Formats: sequence, C-alpha cells, structure tokens
Amino acid sequence: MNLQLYFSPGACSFVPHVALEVAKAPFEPKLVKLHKKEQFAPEYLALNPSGQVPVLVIDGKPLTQIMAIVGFMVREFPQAGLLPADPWARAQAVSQLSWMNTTPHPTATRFFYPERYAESEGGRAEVKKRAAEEFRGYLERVQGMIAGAAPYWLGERISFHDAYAFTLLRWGGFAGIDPRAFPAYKAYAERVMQAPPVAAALARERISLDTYKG
Ligand SMILES: N[C@@H](CCC(=O)N[C@@H](CS)C(=O)NCC(=O)O)C(=O)O
Repeated sequence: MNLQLYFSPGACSFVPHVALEVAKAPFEPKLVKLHKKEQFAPEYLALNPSGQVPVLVIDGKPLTQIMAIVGFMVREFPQAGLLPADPWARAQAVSQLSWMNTTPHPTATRFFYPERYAESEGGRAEVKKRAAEEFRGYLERVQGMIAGAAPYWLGERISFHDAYAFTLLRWGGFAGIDPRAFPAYKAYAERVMQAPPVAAALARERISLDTYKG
C-alpha cells in the first residue's frame, strides 16, 4: 500500500502522523505550509476541497477527516493496537477522540483565525479572548481525562489520543495559556513526547511544546 500524509507542522495532522509512526507504516510526508495558504492552492483543493490538513492519500485516493483516517488506520493496522479491542472500551475511546475533534479543536480554529469570525479589530480580539477562555476549560477537562494515564492515555501504547492531547496543550500556548497551569497534563505531555513514535514525528515536524510566550 502506498501512503502519503499531507501535514503541516504542529497542526492536527500530528494525530495521524504519530499513528503512522506507531504502526511503523512507511509513508511519504508531504508538507503543506498553512501560513503560506498552500491549502487553498487548486491542486491541494482537488485533494481536499475543505482546504485543510490532514489528508492521507492511500494508493492515490485521498482520505480526509481525522475520524475517518482513524477508522481506516485501526482496520488496516490491527497489529498496532491503536484502539482497545474490547467493544465498550473502543467505543469510549472513539467518543473521547470525537470530542477532541469536534469541541476543543474548532475552538482553537477561532483563536487561530479570528478574521473568519469577525470583521473589526475589536470583534476579532473578542473572538480570540472568548475562544481562549473556552479552550482553557477544555484543557482542564483533558487534564481530568488523562488522570489515569499509565503511562499513556490508553495504557501501554501511544495512540491518537496522546498525539491529540499533546497538540491541544501546545495550541493553548499560542492562545496565551501557560501549560504550567496544568501540571499533570504538562508532565503527561512531556512523557508522551519521549515515546519513540512521538519523538520521530516531533523531529520530522520540528516542533516542541514550547509555544507559550508568557
Ligand atoms: N475536521 C477536520 C479539521 C481539520 C483542520 O481543522 N485542519 C486545520 C489544521 S489543525 C487546517 O488545515 N486549517 C487550515 C485552514 O483552516 O485554513 C479533520 O478532522 O480533519
């Protein structure tokens, strides 16, 4: 199977990126520079009309949406243990991922792109402030969710959840949220960063947790 991952450093594409590393699946990384608006180039829109990363191209066919990529990878790489085998535990794990994908994630979109939500400078500042406040509450909730992480969210193996949780904490820094306000979450993220599949993805994307400029 031929795989290509369209990703942008530090974006949510980190989630499938880490999972591909966990599965030891050979893939070609394809860099998309969001700050240069490459996601809106006609060739890219042909792959993903939403103009977003990630896109996983499987034997020439583009698959978009993190949750769809999760479903594909879990079935394609059963040996990677990306989700629990037990039906109830798996459903819970999918519920947690769906929550990250539909709740904190689009809140961050509001502080990353406030110009999409308000015309005036003042309006944009308000959008950003409100989104950051909301996001802080979601980080608290994630901190509660990872309370039993031993050592990772789902147990012994790194999965989508760890990559998403790391990404959300890292994004918080851009919204002025100091990760030190969440000591258990920060310690967990640092542990996750040491895991070889995560370390490999971090190195490829050249990112760290260090986004907060207090
Ligand atoms: N629902 C989509 C969300 C993807 C998304 O929000 N991607 C962001 C990066 S984290 C993006 O590409 N943003 C570029 C833009 O909005 O211009 C998914 O699950 O894949």
